[in-house]
Amino acid sequence: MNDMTAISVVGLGEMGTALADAYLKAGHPTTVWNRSPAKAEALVARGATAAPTAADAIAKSDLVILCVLDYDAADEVLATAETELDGKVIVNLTNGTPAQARRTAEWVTQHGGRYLDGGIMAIPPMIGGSEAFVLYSGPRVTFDAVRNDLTVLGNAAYQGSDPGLASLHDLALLSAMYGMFAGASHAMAMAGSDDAGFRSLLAGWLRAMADTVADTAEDTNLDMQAIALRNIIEASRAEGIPVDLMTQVQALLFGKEAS
Ligand code: FVH
Repeated sequence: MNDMTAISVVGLGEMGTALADAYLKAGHPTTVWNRSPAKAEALVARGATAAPTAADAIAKSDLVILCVLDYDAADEVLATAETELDGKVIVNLTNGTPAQARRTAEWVTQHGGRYLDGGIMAIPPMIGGSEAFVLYSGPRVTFDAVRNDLTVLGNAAYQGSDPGLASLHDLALLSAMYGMFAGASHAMAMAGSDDAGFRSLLAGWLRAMADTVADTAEDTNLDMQAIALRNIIEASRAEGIPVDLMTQVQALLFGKEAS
């Protein structure tokens, strides 16, 4: 008999499928549900049990992982299962805002469930690997009760008891990522190249600079940074490349736009 925790995964998009696969690989009895049932078929072939409705999936396991497109979808799915929530731990890994997380936490708790919110800091192929981490928030006692089962997905990083904290930190980290991608696009436009050689230079540089983010020492050489930004803007303009991003960066860092 399998004495590992039974898990239900609700939502089998790219991410939900990776989450369900991680539990199957770790040997957990895994029940799955998706709005479009065809997405469950491959998982069933790998050992999962398909539930006919979200309510059935939630009824089947004490630990439920919910991962759908957005909170409208998540709330809609939970509403179809409101009579099944009593005593269940609902871990919602859907991307959303802190306010949405707090509202859903309150609703689940009112219906007898125990709620953790989460922010996945990984892409689907990373799930279950050593580089994946997932931010969690909600009652500490609930997190501690399911922590071992959550580490199947990646490192479990508890952010605090306010259910909105995981999504706040998730969105904050994502904002840094989008800033990085926008900067990388600007760099490739300036270089007039997105070939493998330049991408490799860029990736090495970004990795080195990422490590300096952990350093809290004040950067005292602001004059030098201001001149570099001014030169970037001037050179970009000379190449006919839009400078909106860089003038915004300049305003953010130095409180002024290019002269
Ligand atoms: N994929 C990624 O790299 C990122 C990594 C970080 C975390 N995100 C968040 O994870 C959530 C799900 O993302 P996903 O990649 O699985 O998204 P899709 O492949 O587009 O699948 C969407 C699933 O949501 C279901 N769904 C949509 N609307 C409803 C609804 N009204 N009721 C029930 N389910 C709904 C959809 O079902 P179907 O279209 O297959 O029937 C998919 O299962 C997301 O918050 C990311 O931000 C992923």
